[in-house]
Amino acid sequence: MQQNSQFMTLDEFTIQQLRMFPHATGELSGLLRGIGLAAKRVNYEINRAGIADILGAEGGRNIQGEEVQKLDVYANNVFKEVLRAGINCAGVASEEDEEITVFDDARSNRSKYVLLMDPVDGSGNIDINITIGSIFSIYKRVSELGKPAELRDFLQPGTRQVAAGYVLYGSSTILVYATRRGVNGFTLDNAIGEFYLSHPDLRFPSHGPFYSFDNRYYHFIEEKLRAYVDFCISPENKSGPLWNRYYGCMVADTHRNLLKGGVFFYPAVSDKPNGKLRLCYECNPMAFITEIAGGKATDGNGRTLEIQPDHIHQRCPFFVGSADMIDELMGFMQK
Ligand code: P6P
Repeated sequence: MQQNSQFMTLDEFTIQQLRMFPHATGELSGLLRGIGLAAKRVNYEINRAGIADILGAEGGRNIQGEEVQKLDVYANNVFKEVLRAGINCAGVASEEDEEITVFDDARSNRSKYVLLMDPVDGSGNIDINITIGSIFSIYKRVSELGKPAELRDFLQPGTRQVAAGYVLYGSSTILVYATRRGVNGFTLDNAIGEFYLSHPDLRFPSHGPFYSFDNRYYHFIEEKLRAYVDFCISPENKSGPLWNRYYGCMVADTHRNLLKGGVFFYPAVSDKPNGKLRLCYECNPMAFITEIAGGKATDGNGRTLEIQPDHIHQRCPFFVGSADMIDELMGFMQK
């Protein structure tokens, strides 16, 4: 098989980006490479989950009260282990941990970044061999360098993100990350364990044929939003009835929409007045990526990225995707 010599690796790409900023220290590039390493290790376990003793529930429940899958625990530990061993991260906030993890060693305390993550998004798909993802968000610390990271480092609005990204463990494994310079995707060559630049400069189509909403909640949402759902499947819709694709993994739905155009929404519903998705490590990173690529993300009132977090696990209604479709949806919501 011809080697992918024509494709740039993740390491080469991050170093190329680094060279564009003469004053850059290389910490962010190093942090992104660390995430790539952790993703390879998680990917390996996912690919053998059926044979390794890693399927099924770990028995506990996370702070969300959700049954914790073994893979959630494994992925959470791998990302934290890699980031703690590195020299580019002062601490981590995770969906799987009630409190933040401050690395508090001499090297980590000198790191200027902190990371928030959902180590496995779509856990319910693990045991049925359906796509899952990992989501991450990176901020520059506001606390004093040289000292341990603090909670305020993790409670910054999404507009302050330095970078954000996701890993999608699907028919292939792809790592997509955004900085203010753009959104780029890297596909893993499992044979040699290398991520190659396969999706350079991703741009969100302004419109598309997909909408992602859990129709289970059709009768438990605002009438105005129900009217939008009806519009999506109406023959009068200028794009023709939209396909309803809902993978139970927001990363997978949003990645498809990023490539093909579409909208995803998990709104406030009767038993979840603030929706289900978590602002800090699910909505903000996906909103950052989406906006950098030309899409939009809102909580139904304003930009998701402008919400000031009060708690690392707080939830918010989430509407994300193609700019024209979000505008159309908001038109219904504001009638
Ligand atoms: P429901 C996965 O648990 C997740 O956080 C998102 O990735 C996904 O879109 C949503 O929850 C699925 O939730 O209530 O439709 O099963």
